[in-house]
Amino acid sequence: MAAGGGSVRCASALVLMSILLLPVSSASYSHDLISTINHDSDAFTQGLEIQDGRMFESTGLYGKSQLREISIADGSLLRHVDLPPTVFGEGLTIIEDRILVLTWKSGIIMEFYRDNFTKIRDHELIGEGWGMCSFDDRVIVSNGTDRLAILDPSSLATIGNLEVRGLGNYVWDLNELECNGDIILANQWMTPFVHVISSSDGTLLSTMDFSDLPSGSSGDHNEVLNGLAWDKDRGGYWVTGKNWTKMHLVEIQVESNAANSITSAEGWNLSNLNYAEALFLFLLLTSLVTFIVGFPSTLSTNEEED
Ligand SMILES: [Ca+2]
Repeated sequence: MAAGGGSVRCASALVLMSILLLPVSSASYSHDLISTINHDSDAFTQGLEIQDGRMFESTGLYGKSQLREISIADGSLLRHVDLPPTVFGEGLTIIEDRILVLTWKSGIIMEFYRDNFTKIRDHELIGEGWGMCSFDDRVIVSNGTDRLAILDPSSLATIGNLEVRGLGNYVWDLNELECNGDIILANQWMTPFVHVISSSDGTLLSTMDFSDLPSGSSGDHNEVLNGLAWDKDRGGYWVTGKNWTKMHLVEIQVESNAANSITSAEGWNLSNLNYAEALFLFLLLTSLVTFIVGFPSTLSTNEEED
């Protein structure tokens, strides 16, 4: 019995230590405004993405939806193609030399050649399309819920889903997306909030508030944040919205857990502890283990004496 009790206490100590050493995914993020350029206030922005230093935008509304290329230097429109008036354009993403444009309720994803905007084909889309981004091996699609669909980048067949959960929070209305490194940024529709999501398991890592960024000027309730694009060359994200008059380049900083890049949203990393923190952690763990192993032994001895 005594040997068994000791094993239980040791196991409890190990479990406690494991819990203490689990990565913490409660990092918070801040942003610094780096620069601002103009944005076409007639553009009902639905998607934004950059590839090879070129910025592409998709816009919405029936009869006004377009695929556009925009100058990163000054925000001017370089070229565009109108989408059919029967579709409501949504998010876009770029796969090599092809651009995919989502539609809201038409059940299709349109595919264009990037360099001449020539239409290639339509792909079937199950359900509504809201936002889209891509990694090398998969395309991510939002549909206004808390669930992201994972598509094969070649066939665009659905190959999985990500249910976004974490930190006890429930998120919904996931809309414009941006894939970068090991995270997915997802704007929550009709809000200035952008969620930071683990691309591997859908864990909600943090939520950023961009309400300080100047937006549209008309006061229309639809003038909401809806454009996110990672700019590798400038090391920041371009942020704009539906009918906004400006686009903003922001640099993201992790405010806690010693990481300094939004692509390093791994939470607490022991390698980042300084000497004092490491000593404190060692003493804390030693005290806890001593308490767990030693205190019940005293009780057990007393019980036996009784
Ligand atoms: Ca995007």
